[in-house]
Amino acid sequence: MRYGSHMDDERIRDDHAGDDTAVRAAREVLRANDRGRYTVPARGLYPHQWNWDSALAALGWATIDPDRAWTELESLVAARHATGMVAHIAFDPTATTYQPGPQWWGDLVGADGRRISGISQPPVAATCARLLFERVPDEHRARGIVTALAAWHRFLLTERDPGGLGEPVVVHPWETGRDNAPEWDAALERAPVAGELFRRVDTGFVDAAHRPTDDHYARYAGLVEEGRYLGWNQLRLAQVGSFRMLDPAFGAMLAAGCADLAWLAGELGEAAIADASWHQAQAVGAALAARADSDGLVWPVDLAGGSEVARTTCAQALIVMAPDLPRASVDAALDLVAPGGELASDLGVCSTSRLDAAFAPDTYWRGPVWANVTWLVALGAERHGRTGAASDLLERLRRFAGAAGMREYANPDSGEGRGADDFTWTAALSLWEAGRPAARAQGQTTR
Ligand code: 2M8
Repeated sequence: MRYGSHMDDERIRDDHAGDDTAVRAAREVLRANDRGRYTVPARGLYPHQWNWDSALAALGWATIDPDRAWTELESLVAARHATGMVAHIAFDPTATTYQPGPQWWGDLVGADGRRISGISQPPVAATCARLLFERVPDEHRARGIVTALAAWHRFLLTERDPGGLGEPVVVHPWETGRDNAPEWDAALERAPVAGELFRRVDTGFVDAAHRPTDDHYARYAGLVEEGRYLGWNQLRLAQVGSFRMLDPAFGAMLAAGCADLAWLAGELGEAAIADASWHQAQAVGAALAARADSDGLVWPVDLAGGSEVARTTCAQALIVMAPDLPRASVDAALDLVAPGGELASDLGVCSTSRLDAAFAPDTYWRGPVWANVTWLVALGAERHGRTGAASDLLERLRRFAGAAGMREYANPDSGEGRGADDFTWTAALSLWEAGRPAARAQGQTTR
């Protein structure tokens, strides 16, 4: 592994620095979205526990209440499925407005009794666990989650890799977290339209023009129907599902997660998990590197359609999350987001290339800037020693918060906030970064 621990006492000392209006606003968002053991992404639009939202929320809580931060990760893995999968949503039975609700997924239940969805989401939780451990260490709490995190990674690399490709097969656009990114368009066109459609409620909360289309929703629902029909047999889904994709961003986040779990398990003396996770990180990283094109970029592969999808989105920047990525790939990923690059914005990383015909600056994952993506690319850059690029991205993240507040996403040019207000990961990541101003000012690379 090329990147190691940057544990630094300074971060703890600085946790309450920068207590300005923005920090206070961000804290308010987390508190308002707190459901006790987890944080909803946004009140109204997203009233359940979402996987990568929750993992990132833990980082925000670390700056307010470290115990609450560990609880967030505990509650995330508490809803794991018997297969080891940590679902993309763990449902709150009292929140009945979100569609599709639990009944659309069949009878899936997590270990803690909550109803869950049948798909997963980008596995950033182990990375967040490591970062938490570095900043607010708690051996007991960390030990309580490493086995579940290892089981989830194992699930992704077994049930979801029937062909032994070394990367997990994602089976739904929702699983990638970038729901309507244009790289899924062609595959979605072949996906079944649901026989029974749920009534959309998302468009009652936010501008319908900025959300995915009804046609995409009909196919998202069709894929859920198909999964239900297959009894959520995950191996089968990865073998024969209508939507089967290698997503380099998901793969890179998994490689990072495995490396971080290896590190964390090593700290805890959990040698078997450390060893297995280290090998997994190597294997996923090697699979991604082997697919890099002559420029170093790694593209999605539409397994059901039998073709690579060469459309530039933030996925090509997110590959920088993978440790041991060849230098050419790190360069290529960071060139895309550097000033003047096709994914660049003063406010962060565009979700879709400005040069793509589908680029739409206000439409969800088809152009706007998202705080989580900017932050994850910064993390990857920093871990590859590209501290200049990392601090530049973090500066843009601060500009995002200045221009759009704590919104879900923003127009990359005007900075106008879009989507839900009071969005959890925007707040959490702003807090996390505000917690280390001295280290940043000195150009150090501590996280
Ligand atoms: C969005 O996805 C959900 C479905 O999972 C939705 O649109 O209803 C995505 O932005 C996803 O990445 C995110 O985790 C979720 C909650 O914030 O919302």
